[in-house]
Amino acid sequence: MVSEADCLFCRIVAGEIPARVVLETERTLAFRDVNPQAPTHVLVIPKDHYRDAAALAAADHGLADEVLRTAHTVAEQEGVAEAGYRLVFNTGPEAGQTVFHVHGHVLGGRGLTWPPG
Ligand code: D5M
Repeated sequence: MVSEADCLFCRIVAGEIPARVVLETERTLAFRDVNPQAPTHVLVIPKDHYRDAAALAAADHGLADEVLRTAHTVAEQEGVAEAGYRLVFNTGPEAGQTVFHVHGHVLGGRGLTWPPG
């Protein structure tokens, strides 16, 4: 397991910080966002630590695929896959990334506007 001592999401993976887990696979974890922006707002992460989507894609294509599959399974589980949902990877500070352990936001359950803020 690749983890970083001071990383919030590594600590969730380790069970040191509680989370409302909705799905777990061998290499990924999905849990509810503490500050939901839509009726469905779930974060999907690889258990191994990568700081952002670019680092994940560069290091392990299979794991990036698995994160995407987990995100879609979460959307199906939450009942938002058919109506449509948004999958967002904020990548870097200017894009609004605040937790530097790659995570995809699965957002759904309401109409979502475009462009995002
Ligand atoms: O998104 C980081 C997201 O992480 C933001 O929507 C809040 C969420 N967050 C922060 N702490 C927690 C815990 N402890 N559990 C669940 N969700 C959490 P970003 O794209 O980096 O701005």
